[in-house]
Amino acid sequence: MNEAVVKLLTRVENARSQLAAAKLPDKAVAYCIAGLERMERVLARAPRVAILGEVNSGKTSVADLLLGAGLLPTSVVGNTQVPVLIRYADRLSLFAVTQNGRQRLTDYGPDDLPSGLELRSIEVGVPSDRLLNFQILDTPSLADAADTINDAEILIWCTVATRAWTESERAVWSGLPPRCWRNGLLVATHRDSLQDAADVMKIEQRLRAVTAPMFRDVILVSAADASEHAAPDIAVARDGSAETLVAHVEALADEIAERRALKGEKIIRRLARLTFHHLASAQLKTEAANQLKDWEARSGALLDDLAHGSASLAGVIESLLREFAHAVELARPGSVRGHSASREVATSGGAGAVGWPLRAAAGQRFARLLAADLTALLRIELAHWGLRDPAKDIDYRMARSALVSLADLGGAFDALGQILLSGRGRPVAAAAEIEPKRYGGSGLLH
Ligand SMILES: Nc1nc2c(ncn2[C@@H]2O[C@H](COP(=O)(O)OP(=O)(O)OP(=O)(O)O)[C@@H](O)[C@H]2O)c(=O)[nH]1
Ligand SMILES: [Mg+2]
Repeated sequence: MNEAVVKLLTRVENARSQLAAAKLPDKAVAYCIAGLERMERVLARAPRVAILGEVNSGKTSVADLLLGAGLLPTSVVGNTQVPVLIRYADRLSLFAVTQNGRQRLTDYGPDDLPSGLELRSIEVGVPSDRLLNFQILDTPSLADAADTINDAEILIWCTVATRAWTESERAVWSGLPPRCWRNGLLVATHRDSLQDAADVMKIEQRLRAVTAPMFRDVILVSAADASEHAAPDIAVARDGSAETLVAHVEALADEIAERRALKGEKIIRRLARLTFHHLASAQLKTEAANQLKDWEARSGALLDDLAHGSASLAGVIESLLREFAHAVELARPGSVRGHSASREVATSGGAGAVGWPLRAAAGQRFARLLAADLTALLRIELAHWGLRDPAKDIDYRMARSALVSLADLGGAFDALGQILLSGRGRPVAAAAEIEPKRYGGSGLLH
């Protein structure tokens, strides 16, 4: 599985269980947990490779080639007229998908299906490490391509090298949305039927020329042995074309998983921010409300300075954090390390901080976002500090620290997460020190 995905999944799982353990009676938290679970499922699914093509073009053989020759229970797969999804499972397993949903077949035969049920597709679970990186969907030639591509991130179009790329093939493929082209591979089977290397090259060049820009790449393979003899790696040993194909698909799957992780990270960040902003909507008592107003006035003035160009982004972020530290200290005396009543902070200069927007407008947006998040966090602090129920207080802190850690997985929010403690029942005074590098920060909070 892609490294970025594994990292993100671990982080999301940890935060979600921390959030669930806090047991807050808050709808927004429940939605957030459900949303995170959904994201985990999406992220954990390996990108799917759908194999399309006309009848007898070698689709099943290519599926077997991708899987590693001979692993597929071809007795089942060979005779069926429905799509076959091959995905990772700890043990070999077989499911029939009918109008009634998914049903496990114990005997590895479609005859087990009770009468009256219409077989729509078959799912085969295979304990092959390759399937951790991609799933394979083998389709019957008459399958409706539009149906098949819905859940597939990578598409392979199979054509027979000796009569490759007919008008009817072009008609079907060019009718697919361009997103399919971007992650589409043209795989010409029966490479072994070509006369020699020169012939292989000639056909490959012709295919590239006539199919551009509809495929990401064109690959010629010999796939026969894989489907017919079930003998491991014969085709691989012969001309290396199987290895080439697998390498292409793995690279593409990796790229897709990485993109998905980036997108998922953004969604998760938004979800976490929405949730902690919601947590911050509790009513405040008068004194707390005044403290919040004070912070809002100060942070507002800093944002104005930035907008008028009288302060730099680094300076404003540093000041925001300093003001925030001061406000938290007022709300919870003793929560800020070495804090004196003054707002003096040893600054280490933020000029070298990474990841800050360089353009003025983007910088202002970034600072506004940070100020809004700090306001929400301060509100939570102010609303729940007066609870007088230490257990409940710890629950809020736990939930908040889980959300803060998700709110910016890219790291720009790390310092904040540390200001606001790890939340695992530790008193504020013992929480980790702010990381000085970020925001050109001060290291004064704990
Ligand atoms: N010589 C040779 N034969 C191949 C190759 N690929 C597939 N075949 C043979 O072509 C026939 C059809 O292959 P399949 O993999 O079943 O083709 P398919 O597209 O899945 O067929 P349908 O599902 O019926 O549409 C089989 O007899 C394969 O052994 C190849 O690269 N070289
Ligand atoms: Mg087939």
